[in-house]
Amino acid sequence: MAETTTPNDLPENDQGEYDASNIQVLEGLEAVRKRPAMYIGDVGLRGLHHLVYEVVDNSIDEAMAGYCDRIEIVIHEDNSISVKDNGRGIPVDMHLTEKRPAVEVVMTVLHAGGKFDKDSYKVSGGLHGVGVSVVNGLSNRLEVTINRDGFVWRQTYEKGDPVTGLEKVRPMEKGEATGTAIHFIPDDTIFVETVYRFDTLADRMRELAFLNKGLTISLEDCREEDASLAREEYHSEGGLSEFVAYLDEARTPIHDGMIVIEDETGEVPVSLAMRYNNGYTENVLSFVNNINTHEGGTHVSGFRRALTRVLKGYADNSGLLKNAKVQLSGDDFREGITAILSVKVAEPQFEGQTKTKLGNGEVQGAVESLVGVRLAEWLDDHPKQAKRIVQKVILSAQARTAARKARELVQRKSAFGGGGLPGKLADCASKDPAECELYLVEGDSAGGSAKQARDRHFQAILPLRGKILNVEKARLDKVLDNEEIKNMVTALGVGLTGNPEEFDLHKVRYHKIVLMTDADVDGAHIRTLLLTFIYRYLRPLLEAGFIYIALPPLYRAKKGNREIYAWNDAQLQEAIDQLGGENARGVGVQRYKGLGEMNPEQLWETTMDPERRTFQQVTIEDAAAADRTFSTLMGDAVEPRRKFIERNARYATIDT
Ligand code: 0RA
Repeated sequence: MAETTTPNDLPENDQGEYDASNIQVLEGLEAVRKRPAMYIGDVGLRGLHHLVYEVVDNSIDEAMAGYCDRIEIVIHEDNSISVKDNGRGIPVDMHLTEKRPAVEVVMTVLHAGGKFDKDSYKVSGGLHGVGVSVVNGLSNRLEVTINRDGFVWRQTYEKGDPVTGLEKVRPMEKGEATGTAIHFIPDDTIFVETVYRFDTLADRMRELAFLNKGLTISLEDCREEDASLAREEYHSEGGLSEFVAYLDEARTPIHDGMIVIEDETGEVPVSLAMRYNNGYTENVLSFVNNINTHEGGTHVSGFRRALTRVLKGYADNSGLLKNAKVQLSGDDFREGITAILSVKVAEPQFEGQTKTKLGNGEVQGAVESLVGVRLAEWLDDHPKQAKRIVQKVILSAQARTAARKARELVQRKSAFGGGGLPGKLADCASKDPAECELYLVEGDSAGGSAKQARDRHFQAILPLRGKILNVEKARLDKVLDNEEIKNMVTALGVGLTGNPEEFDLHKVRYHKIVLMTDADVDGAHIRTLLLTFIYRYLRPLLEAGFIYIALPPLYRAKKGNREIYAWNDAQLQEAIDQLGGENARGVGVQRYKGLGEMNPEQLWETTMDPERRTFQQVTIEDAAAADRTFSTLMGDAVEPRRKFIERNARYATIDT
């Protein structure tokens, strides 16, 4: 991962020679500042938040080693971050070969974090497990404070370089805890966005608390005036089973109790909690060393194999299948399941498009055999609950047969329909998916404007009429029967099987799929319905970064023949000032209530022209948070939805 350096770049040591430790120092932070994206993914919001995760991961390691049970995170007013733990503290004694304090080495040498602790089972990891030195290299300023060996120690760095020595601040007081506090402010010449999002950090910290039971993580936002919203604390004694209950707050379970399978002592520590609900979607979240493995991998296949084998065996023996006359398939055992699988792997190999697929072969067998044995025991011990699960599986198989018929009908219809593309689609001329864009437009009238506005070479328009089906409340057969969904799926060129593993990303006809809805409540609702559908049935598109939200302006300010568009109130004010100068009177302001109020030319200029438009790329940073959001917004229970909307109402403005 480190860059290759030419001898000219190397610093000299005391003897004027180049030695190995020098090379390492240089490769470290120079490389990080030169190619930040290589180390933290990107220099946008995602990378910005990864800085926090990287620091917190070090404290989590300390917690997993059994030395720390509290982590306190603060977002300061200037968007600097501090992370404080009550672990052993980073060592402050002299490093033998580097001849500087160990903490300085940890902070300035890439990958130095685990060096002192060869025996420890380092299982956590940041984006690339790169260590806290990367955060230091990407910070304008970083201050580390350590309580250790009877003293409070401090050192400050700027853009990765020490600007003080390691200072002995004062003796520790009686009863004062050991630990490490790291306070950093991201480098605004590197990051394009430097404002932290409380909710993004909150989702990850909550998740970490569920994944590491017993650990307390607090998150405080000093920018927030409303005291009731300024601080949250996460702690879970139940771990994964509480995580499942949290995700399923708006769902209705079909059996009592949670299926919990844990073995922390084996070669591969495994932890699993699962429960079936009366919904139709499969929600299996998996983690390796606290990292969300979006693309699954060997641990997930081990789990799936055990689940299918054991439940199938149980169903066969139960006698319930006799009258049902159905063929059970693997998917049927996962309909309506919420499961969280967390494993620890000493040297994880990550594969796949987003490097979130576990490749270690040995893990599959370990998970499969443990889950196989324990799940069979659970079913034997809980015959009543087991029966409900088997009945649910049978219902799923029956619906799947119906869905297959519906799908075949759709496929046959499209085979007869010449080319197979929906009639409402105004396709583009180009056949190169990499340059093609599909606009999903709310309403026929806006669809009409968009068709006139577009560049037909690479922009295709599909108008959507009326409400999209709420897929949280419908089975696959219903989903396939829905006209708008059928149109979308055929336009995209992908199949719809309900199984993400059968999804073929290479068939997608557009690499930009743009949701273009009105900037009002209905538009937001339609957008959520679309995103729910995409998240549940076309998730690889989200993971590939193909989904975008178009941001039409809210206002147009006009004076004479000069006009300025504005996406929020502050921009509008600026536009009025700019146009009107001393007197704002001659400035006319139009507020767009919907896309339909814009003429094709305006729509092109503001929303569709690649040179001028602003798109929001939709990503799933956190699948757990996304799942809960969708099930809460679209699911059964009213009370969690009311709470969610209340809590999020203040974010209900359009972010530009
Ligand atoms: C190296 C060795 C030891 C602890 C740590 C690093 C350590 C690093 C961080 C980063 C944030 N919090 C941390 N807490 C500890 C072990 C030192 C020993 O053996 O006492």
